[in-house]
Amino acid sequence: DPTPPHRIAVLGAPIDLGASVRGTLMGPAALRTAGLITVLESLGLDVTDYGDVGFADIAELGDEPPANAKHYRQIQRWSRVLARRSHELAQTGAIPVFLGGDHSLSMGSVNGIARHCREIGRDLFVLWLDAHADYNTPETTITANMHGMSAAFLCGEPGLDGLLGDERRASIPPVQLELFGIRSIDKAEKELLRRRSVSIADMRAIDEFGVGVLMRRVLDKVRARNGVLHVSFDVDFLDPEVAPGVGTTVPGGATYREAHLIMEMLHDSGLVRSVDIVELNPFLDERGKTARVAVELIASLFGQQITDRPTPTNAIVPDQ
Ligand code: B3U
Ligand code: MN
Ligand code: MN
Repeated sequence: DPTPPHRIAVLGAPIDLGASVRGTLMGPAALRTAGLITVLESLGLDVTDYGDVGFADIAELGDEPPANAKHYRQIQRWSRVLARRSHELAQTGAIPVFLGGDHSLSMGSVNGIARHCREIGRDLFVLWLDAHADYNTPETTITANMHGMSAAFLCGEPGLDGLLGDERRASIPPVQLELFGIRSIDKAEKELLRRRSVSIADMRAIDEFGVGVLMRRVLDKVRARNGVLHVSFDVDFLDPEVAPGVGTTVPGGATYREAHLIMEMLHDSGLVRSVDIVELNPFLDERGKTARVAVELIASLFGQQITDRPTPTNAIVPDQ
């Protein structure tokens, strides 16, 4: 099925306790203020905005909080409610778009999607657009910030096993994680990534081959397995010049053009079934600049084009 669904389900997750810098809890409001919903509607999509999630109805679990995982209890409640809502939204056949919030929200959002994919028998690949690998565990972390552990958690790494309680934990094999745009990895984290054979398109590879070639490689891999894609878009993937409104900027990130090309290729592939937009920190932004760029990129991901392309980006136009 090359045509993805045309219904979008937007859900905000105003979380900031997974990060060292506060303020990402304003992310969902900033993305809506920057016009996210109207832009998606203008592309002809049927958009339902479910507002922001809360966790008032989630009881505290009795598991032992691990050492080296800051604000474990709060993140646990967010993760549990998000895992449940994400699974429900995926079942409606819409494309869920989760608005962060810091990157710890993916522990819940991706879990729900992974559960759904397991039920429908499709392999889930996760494209992690980020300056960081987010592949720490409570054992390897230096900071104890849980937004640095979400990719590892969703690949089934040990250390946060009680996080989702009775909510069934679904994981993806580490070889179905695609890290992209990475330029900051901790030492123990790097070692773990190497042991798990996680595929990493780091900034060095992007400089050498370009995002077009590297993205095609990812998309071919997903297609070869008849898989589907979740895009976890950490705004710090972008260069700080393009996106200053993030807590942990790392120089040397993706350019405006590179980011748009990635989103356009993802759109053309028809493989994307769910999206996170995370780590936007409006408190640090410059007059809405980062929020606006994020919305433009989401528009490209959902079909906004400069000219109407008659063919996919990698097609050869046949002689007339
Ligand atoms: N790897 C470090 C730094 C970090 C990860 N994600 C962000 N920063 N945004 C850590 O804290 O685990
Ligand atoms: Mn991240
Ligand atoms: Mn990051």
